[in-house]
Amino acid sequence: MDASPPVTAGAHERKDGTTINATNRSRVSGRILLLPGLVTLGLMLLAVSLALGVAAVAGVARGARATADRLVSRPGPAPAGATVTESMRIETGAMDGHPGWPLYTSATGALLPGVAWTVHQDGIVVIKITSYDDGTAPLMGVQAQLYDHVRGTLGGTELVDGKTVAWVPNQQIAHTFTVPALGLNLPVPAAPTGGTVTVVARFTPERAGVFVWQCYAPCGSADSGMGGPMSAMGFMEGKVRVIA
Ligand SMILES: [Cu+2]
Repeated sequence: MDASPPVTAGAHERKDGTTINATNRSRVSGRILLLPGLVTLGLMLLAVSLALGVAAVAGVARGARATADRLVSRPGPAPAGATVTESMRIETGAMDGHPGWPLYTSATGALLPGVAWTVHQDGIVVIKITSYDDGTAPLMGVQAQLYDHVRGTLGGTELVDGKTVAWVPNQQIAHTFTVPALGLNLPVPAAPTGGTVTVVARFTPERAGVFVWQCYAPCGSADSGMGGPMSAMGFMEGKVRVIA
């Protein structure tokens, strides 16, 4: 992904600026004081290490900013009354460099460790989830009856690659996007290998607050499938905010 911070370009400029000063200073001292070469060399080394220090600090600051950019998915909610689309994607563990740890990201790949998105109460929210995960994680026990059905959406349905469905066969389920406090449940089937599957649904949040979303399909580690990403904020669980 595009996470590499643009450290090189900026650091180079600053380094160049300081190096020019160091060269001037050593030339002056060499000409006027006729200092031995060792002293001149020492001054140059000092100047270079100062320059590297400045560049390193600038690089760290820039790296922190790049990480922050990856965390920010959107600046804020759309105006009240507007229909908004909140897009997310599901990456496989292989894609995110953490095998066995599939995760939800924003549509652009931003991590979602905090509030994934903020919407207005009583507005229409279109949720669009594009999944790259071709593995299945059928729901277990009573959860198979609870979370294989679409719940809380307009019409009680979702679109799976454009086809209207009210449920997804349990053996095909890879993940769910579930916000229990809002009564919302979107089952996400496995994607075709090497391809994607897209789930789209419309819903209207009827309560304001910050609510936990999570995946109920046992897509994580351990025998239960409920370990690892299933209990890690920003992977298979997180938060959404509804404002009044
Ligand atoms: Cu999952």
